[in-house]
Amino acid sequence: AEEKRLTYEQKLENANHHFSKKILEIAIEKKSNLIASADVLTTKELLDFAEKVGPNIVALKTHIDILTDFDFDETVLPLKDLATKYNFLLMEDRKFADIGNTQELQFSNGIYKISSWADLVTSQVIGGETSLDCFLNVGVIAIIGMSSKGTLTSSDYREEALKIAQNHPNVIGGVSQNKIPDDLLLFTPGVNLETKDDNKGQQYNTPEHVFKNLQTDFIIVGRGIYKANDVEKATLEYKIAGWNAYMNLI
Ligand code: 5FU
Repeated sequence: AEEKRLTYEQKLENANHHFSKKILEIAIEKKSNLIASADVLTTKELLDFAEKVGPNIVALKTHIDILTDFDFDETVLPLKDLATKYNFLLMEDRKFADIGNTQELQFSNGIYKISSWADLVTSQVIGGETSLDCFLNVGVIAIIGMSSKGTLTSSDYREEALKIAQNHPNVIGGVSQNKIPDDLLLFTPGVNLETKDDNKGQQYNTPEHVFKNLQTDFIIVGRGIYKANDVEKATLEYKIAGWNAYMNLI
């Protein structure tokens, strides 16, 4: 028998941040632990993608700075409407990695104005605990461990990173390829049903593997979905694989 894990309902009872509650409520309601990574290059592709995956995901993860035609009104406003229409969160995978003052500027300014639309942001914790103070009104997902081959996120690094994540009230969870304590939500990228790597250092596991071995809470899937011939079908496949893997453990 597998080790027991906390259910989303139990985690919701323990949650005290607006966005940890929110993402858990959506997971329970949609029976989904799937986050789709929208690593596409145009606003049209992004919005078409969000329309297709929206009903079945808890969050849409963006790298907003890879869009070639970003325009606040034409990109962000319709994206926010889709997030409301289909009830998913917007997670900007910015991976902030600077001093507090610079992160504060990057978070709210420039053309992206991330603080005005993102519900969740990823941040490295390399700048130390105080560097996370600037992320107000958003749930921070701390990068604890990376999925790429040769990453410097050793067990010593992860241990120290976890201390920062657990102590900071803005942090609701971590990105990692290892188990993390129950008081943080675990987000796991590097998930693919078909392939083990991408020849650029990415390392993939299956949904089943990451639920069983890491007791993850949310799987993050990029190319497995946005490169699929049938995006809606692939979304459902990952949603069902993730949900079944979770259900098998509770
Ligand atoms: F923090 C991390 C990490 O350790 N690995 C990742 O792959 C983030 N990611 C992101 O998840 C990465 O930047 C991509 O946006 C996404 C994975 O995409 P893939 O196409 O499924 O490999």
